[in-house]
Amino acid sequence: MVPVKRRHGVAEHVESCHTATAAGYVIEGHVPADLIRKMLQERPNVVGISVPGMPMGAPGMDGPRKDRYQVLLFDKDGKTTVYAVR
Ligand SMILES: [Cu+2]
Repeated sequence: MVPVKRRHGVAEHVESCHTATAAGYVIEGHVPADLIRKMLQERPNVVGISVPGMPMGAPGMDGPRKDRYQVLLFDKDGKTTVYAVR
């Protein structure tokens, strides 16, 4: 997966387990669907959106607890901004 991530502009510090693309954006990891929809509507000037790592409690990561996690937008230089905290 790593060469695929790099080719799509996913830097190491925003990596998660899986990489998807939609409408010209990269979606990295367990990103909540409502935030993907929000980004696709707002069309920010970024490469994509990521939930780095595999936080417990993120969509598809159901478990015994719910951890707080950041949802980040990242640009082509790997610069991130916090888009939401869940
Ligand atoms: Cu995962």
